[in-house]
Amino acid sequence: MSHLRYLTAGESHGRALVGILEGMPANLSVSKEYIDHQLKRRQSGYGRGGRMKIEQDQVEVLSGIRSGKTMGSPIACVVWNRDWENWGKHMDPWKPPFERYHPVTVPRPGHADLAGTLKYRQSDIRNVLERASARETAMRVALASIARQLLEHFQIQIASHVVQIHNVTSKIEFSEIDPTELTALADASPVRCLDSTAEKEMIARIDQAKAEGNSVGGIFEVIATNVPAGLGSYAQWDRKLDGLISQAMASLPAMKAVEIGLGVQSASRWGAECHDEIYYEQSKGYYRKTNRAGGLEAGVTNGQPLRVRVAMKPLSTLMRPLDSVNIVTKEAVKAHVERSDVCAVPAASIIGEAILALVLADAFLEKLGGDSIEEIEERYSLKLKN
Ligand code: EPS
Repeated sequence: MSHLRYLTAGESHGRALVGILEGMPANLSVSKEYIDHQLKRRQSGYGRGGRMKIEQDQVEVLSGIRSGKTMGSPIACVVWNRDWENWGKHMDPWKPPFERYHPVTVPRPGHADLAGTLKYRQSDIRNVLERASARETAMRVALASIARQLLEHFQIQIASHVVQIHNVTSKIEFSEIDPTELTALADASPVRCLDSTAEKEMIARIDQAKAEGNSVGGIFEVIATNVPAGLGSYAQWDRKLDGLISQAMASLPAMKAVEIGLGVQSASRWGAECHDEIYYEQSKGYYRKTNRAGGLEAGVTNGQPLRVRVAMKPLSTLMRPLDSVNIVTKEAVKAHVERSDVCAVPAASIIGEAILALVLADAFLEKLGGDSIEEIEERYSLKLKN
């Protein structure tokens, strides 16, 4: 990221999550309700655990916004953890944990537990899992919801839906749906799936995993529409937008693969069935009849909707735990168990929207520059679109 930078901090059961977003142009109208709405969407979805009943995530903005408008200065945000009330006695920065506290000494296969313990030389795995928790994504969603309001100012919309949970797949393609209705339709489904038959099977699969002390992953798709052509660049490896999107999506906890457009399927197609033929009409400009490239050619947007699919592994906290080893005694035992989600793919799709918003807003600012929204408006021409 070059124009838009952000950092987050905070433990899952610490006092709060904090974040700083730097590089937003001045004079953009932003709404707290919009940010809180996105935070609420991230908390939803069938298969979430008990924590989401405790939290009601809301943003508190400490700097960078005045009277509902950005000032061009860094935007600092806080999301308070309500669970701090229960955890403060163990997580205090200065005091030792409360006397009845037990350190976590058995790593969960698949979580950061063992790798983090070895890397940071920890004897209490809690010092690893607290920061490795997907709770951190709440702050990314908060920051992204500010960046997303910049994109929406220029009619760039982002939506998502769940296309697979375990091995149950949705048979409905987003292209069959009016993009303006996509969010409402997906949000109305407990698993954010557009296919009502698959939705029922997905729910049954999550119920089965829960009953068996197991967990399930899946695949979600994020789509950005009305994206101007010419964002990103083929000129240098670290400016390719497909690379930047893939890196950012893969940085989310539990994500194992990122596909753009046809993705993996492209490998088994003939060239003639893989590329999107080019047409031109004066009224439309350049256009395609297909979008197999997913809106990106050579790391540059081509004016088609962006289409990104991300595969999420099943969460690694299992109520029927897997084999592990106690890091103190080295004896063979079952892995640590603590409250977790059975399936977080619907929530991950909302986080995926946020990640795409951050990457796109950065690419948009790189293309258009601008210290103020007025300056960007002057430069933004519909010609950019096609
Ligand atoms: C999460 C909060 C966490 C987990 C989940 C994501 O809360 P707690 O640990 O108190 O239950 O529910 O994190 C994980 C699944 C994980 O493996 O870290 C959240 O706010 O999204």
